[in-house]
Amino acid sequence: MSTEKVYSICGMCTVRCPIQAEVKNGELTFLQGNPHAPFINGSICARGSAGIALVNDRERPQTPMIRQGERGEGNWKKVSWDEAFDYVAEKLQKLMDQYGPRTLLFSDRGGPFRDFHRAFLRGVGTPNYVNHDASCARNVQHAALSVFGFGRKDVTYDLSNAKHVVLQTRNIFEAIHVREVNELMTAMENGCKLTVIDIRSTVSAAKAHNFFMVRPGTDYAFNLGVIHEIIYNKLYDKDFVRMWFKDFDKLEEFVKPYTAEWAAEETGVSADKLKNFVRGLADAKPSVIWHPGWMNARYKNSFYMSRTIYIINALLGAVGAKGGLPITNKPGDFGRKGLKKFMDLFDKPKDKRADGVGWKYPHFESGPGLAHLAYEAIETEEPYPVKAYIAYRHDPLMGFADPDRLRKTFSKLDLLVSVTFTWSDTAWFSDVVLPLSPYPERESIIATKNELTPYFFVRRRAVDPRYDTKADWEIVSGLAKRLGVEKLAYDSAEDIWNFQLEETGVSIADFDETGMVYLAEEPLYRKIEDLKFKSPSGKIEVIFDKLEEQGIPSLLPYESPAAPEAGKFRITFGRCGIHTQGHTVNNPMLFEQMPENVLWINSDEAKKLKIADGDMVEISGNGHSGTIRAKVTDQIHKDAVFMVHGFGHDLPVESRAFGRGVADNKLMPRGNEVYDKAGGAVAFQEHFVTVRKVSSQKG
Ligand SMILES: Nc1nc2c(c(=O)[nH]1)N[C@H]1C(S)=C(S)[C@@H](COP(=O)(O)OP(=O)(O)OC[C@H]3O[C@@H](n4cnc5c(=O)[nH]c(N)nc54)[C@H](O)[C@@H]3O)O[C@H]1N2
Ligand SMILES: Nc1nc2c(c(=O)[nH]1)N[C@H]1C(S)=C(S)[C@@H](COP(=O)(O)OP(=O)(O)OC[C@H]3O[C@@H](n4cnc5c(=O)[nH]c(N)nc54)[C@H](O)[C@@H]3O)O[C@H]1N2
Ligand code: SF4
Ligand SMILES: [Mo]
Repeated sequence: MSTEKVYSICGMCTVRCPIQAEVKNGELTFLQGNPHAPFINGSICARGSAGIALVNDRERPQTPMIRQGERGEGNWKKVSWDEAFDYVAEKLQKLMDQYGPRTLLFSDRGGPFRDFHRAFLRGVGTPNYVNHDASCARNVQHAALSVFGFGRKDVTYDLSNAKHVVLQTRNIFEAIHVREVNELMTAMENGCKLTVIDIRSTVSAAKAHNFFMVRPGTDYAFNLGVIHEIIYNKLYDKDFVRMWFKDFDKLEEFVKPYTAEWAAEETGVSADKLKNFVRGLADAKPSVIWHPGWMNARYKNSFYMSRTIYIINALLGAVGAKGGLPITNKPGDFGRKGLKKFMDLFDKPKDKRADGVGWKYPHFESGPGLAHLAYEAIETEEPYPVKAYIAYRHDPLMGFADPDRLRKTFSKLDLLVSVTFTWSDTAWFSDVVLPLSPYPERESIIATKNELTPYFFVRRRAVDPRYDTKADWEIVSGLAKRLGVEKLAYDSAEDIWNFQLEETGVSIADFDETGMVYLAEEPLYRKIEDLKFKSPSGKIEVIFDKLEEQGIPSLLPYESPAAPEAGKFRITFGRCGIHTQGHTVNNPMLFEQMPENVLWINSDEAKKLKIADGDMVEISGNGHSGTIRAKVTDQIHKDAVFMVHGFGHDLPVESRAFGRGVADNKLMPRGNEVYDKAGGAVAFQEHFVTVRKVSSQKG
């Protein structure tokens, strides 16, 4: 039988690359990148190609399940979808009758496929939608909003045309976004310079022209030093600054004391090196990209750090520039209509949000809220009781800090539902597990990618579900039907797609040829005059009134981060190329490649503790200890230990991942309460741990 090719969308991480699936006799045989997608050209990362192993994995939830014993005990009753939907809908209805619809909290992982389930939330009438972003990019988003008045995705990284790229807290060659990786490699082949600022040497650092190892938590000092150098040596783009900066004089005054020599004391990077780097960077302006960071939920000043990055990009005229951060285009910019939205079928719920965002905290963006503050509301029942929670593509017990504490909070819920395609700590602790089909087995609603050339894309089902699992829209629709949200009662994906495409002039058949429908022929670089910063002044705002009104400064005077006490280390973490967060460790193919995480520790410090490379060590914090193999290296700052996030699973249903490596989030006492009050994100790296040798490599 011939091989069938299906264009679809990867679902192994949040990036959602366009892919092509090959199917033979109804079996998935090969996954690769979509050959028609620019800068993908058939490429896929290791995780994306492990979708086949995910589909074949018997150790994923195969049917809906309802908890029988205590929460977290693992005593599950397998039920039919009808039973599961009825159970959830009845319980939810009862709670909403008692406390009002706002008693339902729903969290997801953000991304392009949200319209249908967010419409469902409007349909039932709850304002309490949050996403994972308080544990990821919220500081960056709030920084962009505070400087530009628009969000971080309203500018694009034009990596392929860049002349100098700076990665600070961004490990692009391991924390992968396939298109970004390929674009940067293309640019580097054409002479683009790469600078990496990290607390350890990564794959990205190994490929860089400049690598600066900074003391953990001092990036804000580094950047203030850079701004000082740029301003006091007049290295900025003068026209841009004159036209587009409000309060430039205040910035100039603020950074006056923050010289390169001052920064050197804080960061450990010599003043000369910083000065040389800034000169080189300024030579490349405006085609420079200082990446504002992605996972920047790290320190109590990370929001201010991200703000300095946006300000540096603007000083160099990179905002709106080719090879810099040009303005993202939307369908309307080409006279095209966007997708019709299910959300628009419903009124926005009028209740105040439980997390306080938008009213108690007016400086935070209300759309995706702040999950950790919603959890606080579960705990305190203030401003009202939140008794039901649906975690949809979200594993807060792995992705937020101090899971023991969070379990106590979740114990106050009367209903906890998890929608997921793998087991997770949160699914295990839930009352009901609604198993999602892995991405090759499901279709999703159509989505828009806004960039220089925007396009619509669709995830198509490559193979039928092997187990009793469902697609997202089927799960949402199943609940909508039972809760009287008639407008979302759909029985086929085609009907959903046709609704979305109604006003666009595009039909679903148009996706057949390449899996994508472009809305413009060529990338469009809009003039800066079109940019219209969305801030009150229409300019880049160094002083952000919304913050100041809350008594929060826009320009935060620098405070030196605490150095670890003797015998302690600052906990740091990040990604590796072959796993995604916590949900791929048990994937048979990826597990084989990397079965456990290791603890990076500086050679000199290790020597003091008599730890040799490969020894087993115990890492302790927050009343928890875990045993992990030491990676002794001089390629990490002495104050920090580092581990890849997502390991340390202890669920009996995951035979491979069980007991391998350590979970970083367990080592952070009351960690969700330690967050950046200006940017909103959790400050995961404001915690210290101890390390001691357990056994030597040989023993
Ligand atoms: N392979 C893979 N790719 C992924 C993901 C994945 O799980 N796996 N996840 C996706 C997601 S959700 C995200 S948010 C992105 C994350 O993308 P990134 O933010 O680039 O990834 P991280 O590895 O979390 O962090 C980047 C670097 O920050 C460094 N770092 C830690 N502390 C400091 C510090 O104080 N200063 C400086 N300068 N550097 C520091 C770490 O050593 C690490 O190398 O990746 C995405 N891509
Ligand atoms: N201590 C510490 N905490 C962290 C991090 C860290 O490095 N250290 N990283 C942070 C970062 S960058 C992020 S983005 C968050 C990630 O936190 P999460 O978003 O919770 O992590 P994931 O593992 O990507 O996804 C959670 C669950 O969703 C399921 N899933 C995956 N794809 C889908 C889908 O398409 N639909 C549905 N319904 N389910 C799906 C997975 O099986 C998994 O069980 O964690 C953050 N928290
Ligand atoms: S980066 Fe890799 S895992 Fe993430 S969507 Fe792309 S191919 Fe899939
Ligand atoms: Mo993330």
